[in-house]
Amino acid sequence: MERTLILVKPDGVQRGLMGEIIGRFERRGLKLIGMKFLQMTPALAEEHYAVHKGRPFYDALVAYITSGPVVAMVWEGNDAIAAARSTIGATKPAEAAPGSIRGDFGMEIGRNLVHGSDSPENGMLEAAIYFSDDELVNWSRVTDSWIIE
Ligand code: DAT
Ligand code: MG
Repeated sequence: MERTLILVKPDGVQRGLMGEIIGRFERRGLKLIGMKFLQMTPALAEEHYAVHKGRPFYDALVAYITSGPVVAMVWEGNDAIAAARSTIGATKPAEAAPGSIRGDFGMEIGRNLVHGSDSPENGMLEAAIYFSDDELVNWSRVTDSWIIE
């Protein structure tokens, strides 16, 4: 079972799109196992975006992600990484498919509304940045047999 770390970024929160964005993952059939509302610190942002350190857009990226509160979530499912990334859409919103979050609500790469992990390994690593083991909930969902064959 894969896990993906999803963030509703500060623009999603400020624009009143939290419920809309969370609802898309919920309706897709991913299973929520952790959620918190937090203000990212520069230290947390640097840990999250360590792979981008040194890129020309890095400072703007850290400023953006720390500019206001975010919703951090862990969603679980078979192929959770690919499912979540298709629901999110391409990194550049102008290239994101209509029906995806970025394709429906975004215009620019620097305001692309959502983060989703890019591999099963990074899903586990990123989940551990935001959540301790006892903050992740092991629960059975009554609709599972209608979502998972
Ligand atoms: P994604 O968020 O789709 O996984 P990524 O991991 O390649 O994309 O990059 C992380 C974030 O960094 C991305 O959401 C927006 C920003 N970013 C990436 N490439 C960029 C670029 N060329 N110019 C400006 N911002 C960029
Ligand atoms: Mg990424």
